[in-house]
Amino acid sequence: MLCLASLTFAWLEDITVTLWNLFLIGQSLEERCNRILRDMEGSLTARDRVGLQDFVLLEAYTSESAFLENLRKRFHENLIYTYIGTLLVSVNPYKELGIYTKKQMDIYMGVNLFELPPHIYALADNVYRTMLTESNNHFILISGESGAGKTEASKKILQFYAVSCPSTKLMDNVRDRLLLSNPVLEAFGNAKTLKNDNSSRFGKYMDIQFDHVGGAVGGHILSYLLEKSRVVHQNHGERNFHIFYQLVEGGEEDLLRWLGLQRNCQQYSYLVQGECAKVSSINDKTDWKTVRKALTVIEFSESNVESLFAIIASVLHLGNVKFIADSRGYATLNSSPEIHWLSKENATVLSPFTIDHAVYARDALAKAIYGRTFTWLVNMLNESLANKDSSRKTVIGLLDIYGFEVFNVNSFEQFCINYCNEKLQQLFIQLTLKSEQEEYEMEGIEWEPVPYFNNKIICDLVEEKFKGIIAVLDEECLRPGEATDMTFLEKLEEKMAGHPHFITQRDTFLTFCNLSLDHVLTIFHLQVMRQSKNAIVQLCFPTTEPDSKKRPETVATQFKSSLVGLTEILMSKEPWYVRCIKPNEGKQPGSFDDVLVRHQVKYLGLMEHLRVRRAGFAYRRRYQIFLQRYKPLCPDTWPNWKGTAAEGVQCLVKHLGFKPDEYKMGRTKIFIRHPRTLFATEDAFEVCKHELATRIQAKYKGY
Ligand code: AD9
Ligand code: MG
Repeated sequence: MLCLASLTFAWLEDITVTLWNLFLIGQSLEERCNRILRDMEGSLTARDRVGLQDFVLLEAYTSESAFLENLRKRFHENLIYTYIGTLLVSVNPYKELGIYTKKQMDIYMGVNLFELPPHIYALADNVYRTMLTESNNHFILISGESGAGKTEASKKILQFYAVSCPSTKLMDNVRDRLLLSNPVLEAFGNAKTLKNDNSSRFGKYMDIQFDHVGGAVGGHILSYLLEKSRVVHQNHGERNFHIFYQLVEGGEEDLLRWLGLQRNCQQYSYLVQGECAKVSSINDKTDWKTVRKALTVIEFSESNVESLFAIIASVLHLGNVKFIADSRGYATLNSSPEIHWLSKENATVLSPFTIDHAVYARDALAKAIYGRTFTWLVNMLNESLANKDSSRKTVIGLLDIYGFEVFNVNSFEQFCINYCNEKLQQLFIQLTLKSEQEEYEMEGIEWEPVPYFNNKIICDLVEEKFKGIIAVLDEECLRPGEATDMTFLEKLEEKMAGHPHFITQRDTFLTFCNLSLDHVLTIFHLQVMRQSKNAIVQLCFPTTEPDSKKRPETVATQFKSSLVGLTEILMSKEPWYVRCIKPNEGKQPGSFDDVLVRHQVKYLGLMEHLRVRRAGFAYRRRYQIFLQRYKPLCPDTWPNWKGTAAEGVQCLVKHLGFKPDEYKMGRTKIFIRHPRTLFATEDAFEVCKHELATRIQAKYKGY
């Protein structure tokens, strides 16, 4: 409805007849303002029971305890969402709340953010409508530690768009593909960890593309650093990627026979290292059916599906390949059934190696096969989601990455995951705390600076040229054979000595050098893989790939570059934030661990964000843009204002009755303190458009 109205209005704006006198919008603005204020006061009176729905309303807004108390109160009332201005804080309830129904979606469609209790749908809807009215690109950054609810939040947003966007046959098709890409990617990229039974082991950025009337017309996915080491090794209490268990548990009899697999996870050494192949919260059989159906809807050909599962089976067989030492200590193969099956795929491993080397080479191959297949899968999904039409589109990007995690023993993966989280926190700081305060200064708005911890020092420690941790790691990786994790650690200790944020714990620091180099396959591996008859393997191991690079880029350096690319993508869009909080370590409903939550509130920078929001202005727009949009609301500014844009805006806000403390005039922009003022103005604008459209239609009805 909104988009149609916008279109109608664009057309009507060309008509030079002033119809101003026909409107009664002043009254409507006041009514709306009063209603929003009443609602807010209502929520203030209900405060003792359910807390405040926006932390900005908190009187003791500098007190961390008051912040926590509000969050806890709401959590115990099953109110998991709270705003800080337009930022949404979400606490994982670890139970179904019945708040994601179609009815709820309808309630939140087309309603301003603060008019209803906070909800992920309210945020999704506001991002969508802002994108349509301003014709620009947006992204929603979903962050929080492992198990905090990021992936669930991103799915809820996508589901909301699937239901709320205009529908045509083409759009429905895109919608189904967007929705179904999720179970497929989760099957191949998520796994049970100690922190989360459905933990994302790759970073995902998904653009949803919309046409000018707001229909979803396409999508594109970027994936970041899949945790490949999981294919060959899982810590106690963890599993391999879901797809392996789904295939073994749910695969049809014929398929398993063809793949030479038995219906028993215990048979496969790559599946049992964590000793928890069965997980009570996961139904691999049902999930298998979902994935199979999804692959069909996404239009994977039957032959591609067969090739894909043949690869998954090959990895399982590869894991069962055992070596025994011959008389000279070299590894010989001792797993004839596996070799028999694998050689169907031409992936036979013959090794002039010691046993350790042979096992290492086998695992490197399994990881490479799985990692490249995952990349192929993402490419296929992108082909299926691609929008062929070249007309201008706007996008909403959803960023759902692996959350911050600390285990008893932390490896290279945790280093990469946590570095990624630091980078995103840095982006958040740059886009909110830092740029916000710099903007007030630039615009000459009076401002008391809010101190905050800038984690740039941490990012620099990791990524600085020549002296950061990644640079030292790369240096060590150039000395294969000589360098070990210990030499790497010693170098770090020497170079980072005295750095306020560098602490080492030797026993928690493992396998860095190997893992940062793990993509380097031998020429022998590559040659074997290139002979495969499997269509996907042929694509993943092209003959055009050079056998070896002189100085291969390490995984850490590649990851660093991909994060720089991601930051650039995000910086070109308007940001929105969902900050997810994990209430307890036990994945338990109803339990709110104060210490754990306080820690997250701290490192997510929520208090600082609140302080800046509270002292600052929720909304700002350049005078020209503001005037252009709202000038029909004032007879003096519509249709043509002769003075400067700033004077026009001043005249407009005076007419609308903005109170002096509600807004400030900067050098180039107007700053509005509270969203309710803006929303009331926007509502008045809507009323104005409709009335104008109705009257014009009535006038021209007979023509
Ligand atoms: V990780 O960094 O990928 O390890 P996430 O993505 O932050 O992590 P996820 O969304 O997977 O966590 O949530 C973990 C589990 O919490 C889910 O599997 C659900 O069982 C549960 N959860 C999360 N959000 C909700 C919710 N809004 N309602 C109900 C939820 N349950
Ligand atoms: Mg996740």
